[in-house]
Amino acid sequence: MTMPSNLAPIPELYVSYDSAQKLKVEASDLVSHDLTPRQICDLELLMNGGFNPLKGFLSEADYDGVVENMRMTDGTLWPMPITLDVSEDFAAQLDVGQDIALRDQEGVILATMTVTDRWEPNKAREAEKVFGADDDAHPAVNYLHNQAGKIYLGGPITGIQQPVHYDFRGSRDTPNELRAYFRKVGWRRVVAFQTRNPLHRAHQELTFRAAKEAQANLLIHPVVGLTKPGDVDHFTRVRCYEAVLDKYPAATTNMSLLNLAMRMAGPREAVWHGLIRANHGCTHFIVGRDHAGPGKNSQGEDFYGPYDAQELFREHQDEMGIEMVDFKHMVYVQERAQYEPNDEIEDRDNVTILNISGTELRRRLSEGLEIPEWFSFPEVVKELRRTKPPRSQQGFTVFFTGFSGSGKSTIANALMVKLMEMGGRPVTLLDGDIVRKNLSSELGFSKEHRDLNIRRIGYVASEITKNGGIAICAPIAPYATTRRAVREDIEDFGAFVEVHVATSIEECERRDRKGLYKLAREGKIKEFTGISDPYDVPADPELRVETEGTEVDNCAHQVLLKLESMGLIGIQ
Ligand code: PPS
Repeated sequence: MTMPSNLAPIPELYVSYDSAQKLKVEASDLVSHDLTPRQICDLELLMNGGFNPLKGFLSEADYDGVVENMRMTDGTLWPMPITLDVSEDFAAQLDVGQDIALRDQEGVILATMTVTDRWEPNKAREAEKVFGADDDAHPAVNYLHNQAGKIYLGGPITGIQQPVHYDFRGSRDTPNELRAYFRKVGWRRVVAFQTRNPLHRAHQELTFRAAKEAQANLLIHPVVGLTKPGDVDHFTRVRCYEAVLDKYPAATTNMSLLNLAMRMAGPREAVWHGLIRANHGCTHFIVGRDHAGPGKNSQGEDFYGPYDAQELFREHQDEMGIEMVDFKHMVYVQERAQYEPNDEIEDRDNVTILNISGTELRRRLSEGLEIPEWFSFPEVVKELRRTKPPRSQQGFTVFFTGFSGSGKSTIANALMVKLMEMGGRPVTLLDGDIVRKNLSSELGFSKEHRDLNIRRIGYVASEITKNGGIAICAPIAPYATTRRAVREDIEDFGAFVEVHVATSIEECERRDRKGLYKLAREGKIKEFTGISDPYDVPADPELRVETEGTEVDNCAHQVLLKLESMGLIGIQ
């Protein structure tokens, strides 16, 4: 009997163990690129065949084809640009044809790459074509414009070793390991369920139904690489999955973790996910409502229609080697005490339909409110509560921004004292001037140095927030993109409360407490914010305080009221 094609081994990019040892020594002389966390995820799936048939980071011609019409130059379907972005300075030192070493963040060489292509991509076009809009509200577009390097390198990879993971090692499988497992247990038909969220009862019902419909075994295949900023961290999620796994029939269900860096690209992402699962030996793939959706755009509208992903998948599935099991939105019907697809409920006027959205669940968790049994499993809720105690017990950051002399430091100091008076959590003040004396003493006021300064403040604040404290930051922080990056770092661990101290530049100059505006006007201080350097007014801060005609004590109190309304401090 011949082996079904989904179970035969697929090509990997690794060299043999002996060659790898030799190559590792030789590669230590090569110019090295330190991979970013996202690039490490991409490299792992390139090397282990998860991105088969890709043989490396895309060449310029393949990139163009993938961006334009989801096809490589040889016609192969591939919806997502897998590119190696680097800085201009790094790219400038390379010659085409040169080999480079690719290292992880500790400096371990994971692979070498022969640079066949080097180009400056049109990022606006990539954003439009791949993600549907050149709008920074999309996490991948934001990454593209504000984190990714300016230049792309392309070329084939020679794999030396897998990235090292110390967590959940037993649950991570390469495509060939999963194929071997399916062969061993005799699974011919396997339906994969992709997820970046904890599993609740609706998911369980959906996966049960999918397995039944496809007459297949079930692979719960959660992403543990990079997901959407603000998601539940993967450590917590995996503990939740493990708890839920007991509720599935062991003989026909398994779970494996996928180190994928998601892009939240909706329809294209669904096709990409399908191809990756086909590489992992699966025959069927579940696509639900709003698959890999990025949330709202800057106009407050959805980037994609709720079933766009299913449509694009359906268009291409014949050539993908994997079949879609599509699902509509599942809701709970109270009278029948079960989940049903929303669009199949015929007697909807006579029954009670219940649903808790992701946003509502986060609200209930953060406020310590009840999460009903019909919605989730007690084990999952317990795990989520353990990681995310109610907001009033979590750490948070108050981030003041405004011109020099706007009153940031004074309000921040008053706020600190008020919070210390309340007690309960340690409070740290990272004032602009203090930080510049200690943490950033070598920095000036160029854009680059200001960014570095704010990123350092953000890093310290995120550590404080993670550990349950209150960080109060009071730098000028003139650039919106840097403030957003800091927000994203912190919101992984707790609330980020941006307070715009909206004193006008005229008033700051009139006050001129430190005499700096005078010097700036005379040209004795260069790049002075508001005079000779820009300030991006926060578009949507949690709070804007006007200081002109308002006492400091009152300004600080406005912040306290805001914190209270956000559930961050208890009513005293
Ligand atoms: S930034 O842009 O956020 O990194 O600035 P920050 O760290 O808050 O430092 C601002 C303080 O440095 C003094 N100073 C200047 N500010 C703006 N532009 C220029 N060129 C400059 N040179 C020195 C100024 O006293 C700021 O303090 P505050 O407390 O804001 O008045």
